[in-house]
Amino acid sequence: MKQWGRAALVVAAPLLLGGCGKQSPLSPKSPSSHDIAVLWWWMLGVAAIVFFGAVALLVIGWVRRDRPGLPFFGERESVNVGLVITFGMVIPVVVLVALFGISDLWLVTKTGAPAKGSTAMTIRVIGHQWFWEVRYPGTSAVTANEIHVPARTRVQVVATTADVIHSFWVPQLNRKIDTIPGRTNRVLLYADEPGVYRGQCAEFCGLQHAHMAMKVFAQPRKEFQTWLKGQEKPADTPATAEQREGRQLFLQNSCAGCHTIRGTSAQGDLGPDLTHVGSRTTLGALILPNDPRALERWIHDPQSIKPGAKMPALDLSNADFKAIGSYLDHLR
Ligand code: HEC
Ligand SMILES: [Cu+2]
Repeated sequence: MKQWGRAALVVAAPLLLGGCGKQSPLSPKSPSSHDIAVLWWWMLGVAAIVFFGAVALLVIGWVRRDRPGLPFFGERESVNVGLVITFGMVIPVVVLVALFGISDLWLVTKTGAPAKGSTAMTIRVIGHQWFWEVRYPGTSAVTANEIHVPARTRVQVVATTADVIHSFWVPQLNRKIDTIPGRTNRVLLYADEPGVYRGQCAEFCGLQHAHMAMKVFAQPRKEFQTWLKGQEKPADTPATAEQREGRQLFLQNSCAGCHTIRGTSAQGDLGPDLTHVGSRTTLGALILPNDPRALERWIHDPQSIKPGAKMPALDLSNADFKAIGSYLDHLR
């Protein structure tokens, strides 16, 4: 009995999660997502009619199996050609052509790359194994995994990849687009309301694919402008002796070869830009909430938190990690 309960849960989980979670295309928060959700419900409705229609015909056939006298489709036992053509060919062709027309010709075009000049701003998103680099063209701001945009504003996302194919998907805001080596894809990001919208890489891209999440913070315009101004600035200088020590250690060790901290000599580009890492709410593409302890844990042993991540554990003392953590936390 217990196994059946568990099996039912496994089957039902995607439905429950897909239906009510924060990251669901069925709780749309933009016109594009709204259209996608409406299409989804229509498809479900049409598919349900077809499915239950077929089941009903099966049941009728079964009930009448040894009783030719029962009424319904007449007495004849010969093949009803009209019925076969109507239900077997005409209806399926009409239904499939209509759904194809609505979904692929109309909706895919409508939710596709925004027309030139129709957006108020552009951001660049670059997929990496396993985090998202986010750039604001025209400014020096670079961040990771947490994308800030003004709410009720048409934002063009220009998506590329630094390595393999990823797929950028924030279900409540729009459909997904793949990031493909050598290609540039675009999608519109628009949020009806200020809020936080979770997204996820939607194309298997290696070991930590499932932990390649992102958050879109749609903010009132003023708040967004303030945030952007803050992110454009170079990193704060250390405020305490420990933080000074932390910065020294960061620059001396291989951290600086993989990470950029603007305003210092650290110019690496394999890992996330850390200029304002302390201002993020999460670390490691949403795997940890960002607080001083989590930061220290991460830099001490990223492999125990995100096995396979492209950041090695360095051989430093606990005091050194603590100092680096304190410095990074200070970078707001
Ligand atoms: C070989 C390159 C490499 C080295 C060396 C390296 N990192 Fe990283 N680091 C990365 C990558 C890649 C990520 C992203 C991991 C992920 O989320 O999958 C990362 C993530 C981070 C993050 C989380 C940032 C965020 O926004 O999520 C911090 C903090 C960090 N590294 C600090 C350090 C420190 C401190 C050092 C030195 C002790 C260091 N790194 C050394 C590649 C490196
Ligand atoms: Cu990915």
